[in-house]
Amino acid sequence: MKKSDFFNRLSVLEKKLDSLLRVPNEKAGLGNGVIDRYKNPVLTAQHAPLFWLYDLNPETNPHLMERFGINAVLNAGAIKWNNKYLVVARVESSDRKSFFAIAESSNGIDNFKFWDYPLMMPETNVPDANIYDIRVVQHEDGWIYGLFCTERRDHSVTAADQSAAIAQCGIARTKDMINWERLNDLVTPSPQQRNVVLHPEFVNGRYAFYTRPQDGFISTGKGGGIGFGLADSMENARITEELVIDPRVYHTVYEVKNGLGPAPLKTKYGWLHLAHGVRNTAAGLRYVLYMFMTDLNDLTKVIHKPAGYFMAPEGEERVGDVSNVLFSNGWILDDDGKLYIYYASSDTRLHVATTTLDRLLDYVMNSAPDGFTSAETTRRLTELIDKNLAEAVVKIEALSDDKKK
Ligand code: M1P
Repeated sequence: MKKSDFFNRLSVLEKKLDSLLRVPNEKAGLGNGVIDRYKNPVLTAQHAPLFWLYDLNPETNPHLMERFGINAVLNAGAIKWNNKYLVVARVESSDRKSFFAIAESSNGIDNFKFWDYPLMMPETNVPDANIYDIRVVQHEDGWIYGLFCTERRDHSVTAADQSAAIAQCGIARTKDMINWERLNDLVTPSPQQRNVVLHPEFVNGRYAFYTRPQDGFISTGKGGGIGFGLADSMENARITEELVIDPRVYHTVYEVKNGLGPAPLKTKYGWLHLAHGVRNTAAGLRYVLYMFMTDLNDLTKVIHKPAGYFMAPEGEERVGDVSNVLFSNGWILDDDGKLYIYYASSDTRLHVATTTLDRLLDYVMNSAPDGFTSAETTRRLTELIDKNLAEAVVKIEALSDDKKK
């Protein structure tokens, strides 16, 4: 390639990226009254800076070809930091390895831009084969913690099985979002762990964790459900008793497995939780998001839980590397009550949905819980129809009375 062609191609690539990073986001349609979705994803593989993808020297990369591939940008932790909305995204390169990279925006809904360097996560004595799905939590002890899944080869199986892996909870902490200190992995009674979340407050002077005990790497086996456990320290976090507070249940959207999303939000009525639930279908696993609330004084007690899902894959969200998946591990609540929910679709791209704390409290506290049978579901719908139609009759009668006057 001639040098002029190299620079022409570079200029086209720069313009394309620049316009992608400037696209304003808009609400998509009317929404369902609970949340608003947005027209564009907030981060995709195409948002990667050119200096991640290319060797930009025409001498060493004369064809200006990609030297590093980004496959997907997904499941992100989130935090408001220095008045910016930060997402700590799972970036998956073309070699299938995930790493974390921070992107920031001034309004939380568009113009997210990656920081120049990915987050260099330190390792423990046992290197991580893969790290993903970080939950970023500002704890009352003064540290910001990142809890994530660390995946390593399962050496107990024969070489014939090259997919056997062990998932555990890795822990790191920071005070500036740049320098991270890696701590020992969480130890629990379960053979495998994923979707572990740190509670932001101490509980009787101890650190509280939401866990997801599982027997196998993919299948939870006899485990599963969202668990809860306490540990004395973060430096050597060890949970000896794990209590399942939100179990898997037959014929629900969390029948196969579930896992907590971001750290819960404290409200005057209880702790508000966002989680993902998984069911099986002929087309494979389907991941949806659901919500529940736990008691302010007893974190193990679920006090409200609307039936079914809160958000399920829609439109283009339904298709990707792992289709029919919504997954969320980050949200940001502003002081004015506006809430930004960062969720990924089909393990491919990251989106935002917005709502307010008031609307979510209304949804969680006033939506009917699962009745577990078709008859119960039908009864609930009939009740709503009866109420609406009766009120319509009253309205019509009132109108005709008005006319008579
Ligand atoms: O592929 C869907 C999700 O699968 C896993 O979640 P879970 O442990 O609940 O099954 C994770 O690998 C997650 O990253 C992924 O989005």
